[in-house]
Amino acid sequence: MDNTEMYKSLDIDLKAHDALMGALPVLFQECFLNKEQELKNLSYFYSVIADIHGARVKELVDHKTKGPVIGSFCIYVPEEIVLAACGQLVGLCAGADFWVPYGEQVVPKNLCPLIKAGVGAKYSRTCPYFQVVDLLIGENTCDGKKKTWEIFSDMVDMYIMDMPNKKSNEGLKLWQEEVKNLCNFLEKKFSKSITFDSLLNGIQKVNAKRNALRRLYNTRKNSPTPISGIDALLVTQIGFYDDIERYTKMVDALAQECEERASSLSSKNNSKKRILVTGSPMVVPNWKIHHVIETSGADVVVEENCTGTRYFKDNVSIENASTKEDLLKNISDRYINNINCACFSPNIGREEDILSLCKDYRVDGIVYVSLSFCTTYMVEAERIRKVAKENNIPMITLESDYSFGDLGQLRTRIEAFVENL
Ligand code: BJ8
Repeated sequence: MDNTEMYKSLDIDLKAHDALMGALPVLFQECFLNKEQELKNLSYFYSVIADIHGARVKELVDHKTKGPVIGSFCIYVPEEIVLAACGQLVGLCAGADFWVPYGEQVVPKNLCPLIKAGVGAKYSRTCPYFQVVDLLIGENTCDGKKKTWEIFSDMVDMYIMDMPNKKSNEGLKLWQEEVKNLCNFLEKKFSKSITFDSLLNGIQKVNAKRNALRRLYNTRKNSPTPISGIDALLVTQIGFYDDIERYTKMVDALAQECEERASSLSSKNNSKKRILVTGSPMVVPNWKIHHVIETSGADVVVEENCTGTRYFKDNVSIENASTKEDLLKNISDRYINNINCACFSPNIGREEDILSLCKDYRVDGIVYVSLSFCTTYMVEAERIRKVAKENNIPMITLESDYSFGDLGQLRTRIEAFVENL
């Protein structure tokens, strides 16, 4: 389908956009289409990626007649509240190396590629998702993002949520207030009243998405795993911008197929080592580490990161909630208690999560991946290394960006790690 008119209406730089779109099919072919694939329900997710700047963007453009399209950069931004305001939430974290040089024209080189690519995507006017949003909700997590909101606010309408640094009672109070403030802000800004019922509906939709993803990930506890790690990663990545109800249905269908496949594979011997990946988020089209691990003779069976289990761990409770305020409080609790981001100090919850995932998914080794200049995750690697050692779980620490210059070195290190497990 020709999207030129839509792109023009979104003020996309058409020439630069063509150059961007030229690179994606090669990467997609290499990472996904060249490998054996037996799950028929994956075809939906492959088709979403193949048309990444097409049908879904059109849906978002059409949605603007009913409500706002809102972008975010962090899984702390509660999707439930955006849905309750008749909005659509789109994850804007950018994973393409193409955008990094554009970002470096505006922000320092020694920022993580996720931030630089995000700034570059907006600055170059080549990402229709950045172009379609009415508002960007930022959050004060890491220093890089905190300061980058000032740059973004010159290019797009912004609202910023403050975050505590510590999961104390005071921290929880601050966060509860921030969640309420966001709700009030969206009501006023878009003249939409957020009611108990609309909030409940939003919570039920996001809980259903989390349930479907959990069901899918549970199948990966089987050995052999019925779905490759790179495919599971792709499915989770798409959850950040796809239509929530259609997405949930498709993940459920895929999970069912994986359950059936797991039983039919159960009699087969599996000699492949089972890997947990943890660290900074991996957003589309950052499939590099999974690709290298899974072409080095191992399976990625779970990801402890924001494009993995942190995205769907536990639901927002609707038990005993009879007012909108109760629901908002339950939303605050779910987010602060379940997302163990390295921006918090201390961050013991993440150590516990990693250990329990290693047990549940029968993990042989941990691959800890920080994006370059992602200080919080790089520093926290040391604590995780100690905990892994105490529990006799081998771990390798990697630092990488979105370029392919380090592929050979990564492969050498990962192959040696897998061989020694
Ligand atoms: S909850 S991980 S999505 S903040 S990679 S920009 S941390 S320097 S993205 Fe994150 Fe929310 Fe935490 Fe998750 Fe900074 Fe690191 Fe860059 Fe990062």
